[in-house]
Amino acid sequence: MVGQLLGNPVGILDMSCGVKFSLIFVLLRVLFTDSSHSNQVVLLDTTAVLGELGWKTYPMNGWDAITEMDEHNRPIHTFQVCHVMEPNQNNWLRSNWISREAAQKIYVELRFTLRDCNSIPWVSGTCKETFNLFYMETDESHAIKFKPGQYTKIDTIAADESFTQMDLGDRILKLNTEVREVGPITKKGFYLAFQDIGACIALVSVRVYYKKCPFTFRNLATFPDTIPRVDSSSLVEVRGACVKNAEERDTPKLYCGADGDWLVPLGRCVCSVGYEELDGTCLACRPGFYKAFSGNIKCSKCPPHSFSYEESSPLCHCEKGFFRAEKDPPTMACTRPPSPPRNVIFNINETSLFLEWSPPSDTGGRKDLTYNVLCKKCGADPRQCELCGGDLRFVPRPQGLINASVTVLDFTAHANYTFEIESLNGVSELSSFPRPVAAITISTDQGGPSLVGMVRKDWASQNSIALSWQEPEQPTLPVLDYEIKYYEKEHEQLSYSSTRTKAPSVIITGLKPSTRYIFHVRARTSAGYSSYSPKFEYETGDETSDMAADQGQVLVIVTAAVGGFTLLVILTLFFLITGRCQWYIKAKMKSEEKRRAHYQNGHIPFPGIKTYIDPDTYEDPTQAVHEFAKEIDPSRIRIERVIGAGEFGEVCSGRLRTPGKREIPVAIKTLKGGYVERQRRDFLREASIMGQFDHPNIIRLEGVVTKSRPVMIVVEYMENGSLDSFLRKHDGHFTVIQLVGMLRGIASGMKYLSDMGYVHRDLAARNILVNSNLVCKVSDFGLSRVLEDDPEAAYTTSGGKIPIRWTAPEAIAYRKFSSASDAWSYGIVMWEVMSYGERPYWEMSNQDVILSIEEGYRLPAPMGCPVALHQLMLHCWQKERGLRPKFTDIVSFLDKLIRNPSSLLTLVEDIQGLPESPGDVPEYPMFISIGDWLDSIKMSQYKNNFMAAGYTTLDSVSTMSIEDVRRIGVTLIGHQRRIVSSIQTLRLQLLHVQEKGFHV
Ligand code: ACK
Repeated sequence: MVGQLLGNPVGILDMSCGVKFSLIFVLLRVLFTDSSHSNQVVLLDTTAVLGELGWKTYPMNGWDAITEMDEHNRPIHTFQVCHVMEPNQNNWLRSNWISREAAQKIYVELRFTLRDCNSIPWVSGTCKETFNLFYMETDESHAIKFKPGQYTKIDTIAADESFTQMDLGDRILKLNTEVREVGPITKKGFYLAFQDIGACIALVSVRVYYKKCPFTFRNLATFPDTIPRVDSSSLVEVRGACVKNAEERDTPKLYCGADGDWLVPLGRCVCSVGYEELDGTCLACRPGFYKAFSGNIKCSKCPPHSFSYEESSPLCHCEKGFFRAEKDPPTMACTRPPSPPRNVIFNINETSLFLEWSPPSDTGGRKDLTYNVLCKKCGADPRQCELCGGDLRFVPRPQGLINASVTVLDFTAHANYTFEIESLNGVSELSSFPRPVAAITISTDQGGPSLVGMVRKDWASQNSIALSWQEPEQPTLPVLDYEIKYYEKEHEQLSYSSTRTKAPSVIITGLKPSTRYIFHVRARTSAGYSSYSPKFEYETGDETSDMAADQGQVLVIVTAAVGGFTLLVILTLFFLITGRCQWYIKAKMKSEEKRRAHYQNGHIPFPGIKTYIDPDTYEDPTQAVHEFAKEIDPSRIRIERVIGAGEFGEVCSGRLRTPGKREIPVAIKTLKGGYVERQRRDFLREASIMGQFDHPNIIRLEGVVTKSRPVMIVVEYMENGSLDSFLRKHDGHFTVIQLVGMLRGIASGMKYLSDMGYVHRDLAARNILVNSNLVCKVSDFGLSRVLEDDPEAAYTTSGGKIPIRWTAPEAIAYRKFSSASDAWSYGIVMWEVMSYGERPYWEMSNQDVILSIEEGYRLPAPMGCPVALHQLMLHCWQKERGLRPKFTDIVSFLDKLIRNPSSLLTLVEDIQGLPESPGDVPEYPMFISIGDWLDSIKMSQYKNNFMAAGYTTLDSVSTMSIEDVRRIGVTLIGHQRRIVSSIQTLRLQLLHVQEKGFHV
């Protein structure tokens, strides 16, 4: 067959076919090095078929199957056809039957080269530059007879790049890759068919695949292979299964998107008790470690005095002799009962016996120490003891004592009492060992003589008293110190106080006025305490008793002094407080000012309108979110589908339930997992900004989810999505009044923002959302911080973070962002709207845009644009930012146009005469030649068309209509539009030049 092609009567065909072989070998590397995609399941790949392909051709001499071997001895199957000289070609190539497997929608990827007909002389009538792709579904897997009529057309395939004779000479490879979707496919399999109608094609590879969301692990759950829905905008919700030894925390879910990507992870599994997470699996805790709760926490080392010998222990067991009380947490060390109390001492007088001891040396590792006191009466034989009778009273009680002391009352005289004191803690009950006690035997005959004589009052006031007493004259043992015990007589035994002194006198303060107190004193020697002295009773005086009548004058002086001092204190406090308040108010005002200073450039807030507060002025950004945005319980949100990709994660649509209200449709922006704190802050920053606005042309914030994952921002749903793509989809569908209505809405939203002192910095049609009533709302409040934080971004030549085409020159040059720079962007949005989503400055590079603006070039009016609107645009694009209109002017200007629609009837292309005021015409650059002009609008490829049709001067071009442009061979509508728009500007420019007396 090759020979047949090569032997074709026309030399060019030799060339076109000769290229096959050179191309094929270059292609090998491209074909075989291509990476495989994990979310694609390949049903057919001709580059991977080792044997014969066995495809059918009809007629036999139409398509030509060529199989070459590459250097690894793998076959390369190509199909070629090149009957460009003969008319009425109808050559078919049909694949084998391809099983559909699980696919619902298939993708056919074709790689081919195509010869440019223009580069083959004499074939203009017959040569084609496209071929057709067909398919036929069938359950029959055995080859069936080929009937073209049974096949459904998928598409006409054209090349993005065709090659010419010259490319052949230069050995330039122009390989095209085209992918087409086919679906839904319902039968068991299908055939593909390729129809050639007279082109010169080499079909180098055919790959047929379907997409799946591949088996994956996420948040400790597995998700099976899932086939996406045929409807590319709806998602398949897939519930994950927890990995081994994990359990569900919130139902783990993922959504399978049309492209085989997993989206919006929700919920999660966590490792069970005894297991910890490591690299997406749950591993058993090692011996010596434990995990008592499920959750993504690590196994912990067994606490002191506990152990675990086995893997996956939920708890550690206590060592012998150690225990864990019922309420002890598993993290706590095992403990043991305390040792007995120490150093029991007593003091006895006629009526009471006071026992006191020191805490045990070993508390067993716990703090819940208590004491029990058991009283026994023993005879001469200590083994013959009986429990003391019920007459004995313990104050406060005999058991569960918290302090290390107890008072015993109502004992009998001349008896021997043995008191056993035991210490206990929370695990004493658990131990089967007998509890050791501290015991003391006391004879009630005892009580050493009181070494202290009568106590007397030296002086007293309403709340203090000075006491003294007689020292023992010749004590057997030296007195170490004295203990003075005192209490309110009324509350005897309930509580008492004591103090110590080395001298035989004491001053006691802090007494209540008009209260009767009992005082007694005892001495301490190295042998212990003596008995108490007899009680001394005294009632403190009342409030006035201290002021004796004869102290009247003193009283007056003191009162005056106290009064004066009080006045002084009050005044000082007053000044301090007012001064401090003023300082505080000033400081507060300063911080408010700082916040409000965000509406840069000395903006003065519009009276009666709230001002915008920059969330960055909050020390804690979370505080700003909570101040301006409502927290929504995620159970009120139902996510339905993914509608796009935002800067921080998917954007979904769904519904929001509010108690007592109807469900409303919402858009939900999510923050992707694995974010760092700064990303979370930047993400939520938008909500803190949006939450401050309340206007029908600003996107409304419903609330935020910050307390659970994923973090979300919930806003009102805008059915028609972003304005730029909406307009592109509905090119030419709206009346001028409808478009002006949209622009009016945007201007009104911007007026509100500028009145609040907020500078948007990224006003563009892509950041305007449209609802089902065509109401436009300003959105996307994320950018200002990025720009502020990143000085590089403002100067990047590649566009970087600054939206160059939308941004005023002073903002690009020295970051002078203001409502006036927003007005410039608004002019660009007007242009985008009037041109139905055309890209401002088309494919000009950012650098060229900056330069041409600097030179005075401004975007021409889009086709069909009323003069009044283009003039408003030009007004917004004044170099001098002070001359640009304010948003309030824009709104009233547009209102006037809407009220007077006839003002919109004059289109820029209709202008024939001079403009009323020549000053209104912008200073467009002077183009010297048609070539320069076409270069400036990136349409140089049509230079020859203009020349060939006799348009050699700009004057002649300026008279061209759209028909003329079509006639000279500009067939693409976008190109026609661009050229005609520019011709209109050219016309204005020429008129302006003529007015000034210049000639081009
Ligand atoms: O052009 P679109 O359809 O509109 O695609 C983008 C995508 O999400 C990523 O931003 C769409 N989108 C964003 N916010 C909303 C909203 N509030 N209502 C509807 N669509 C939205 C936007």
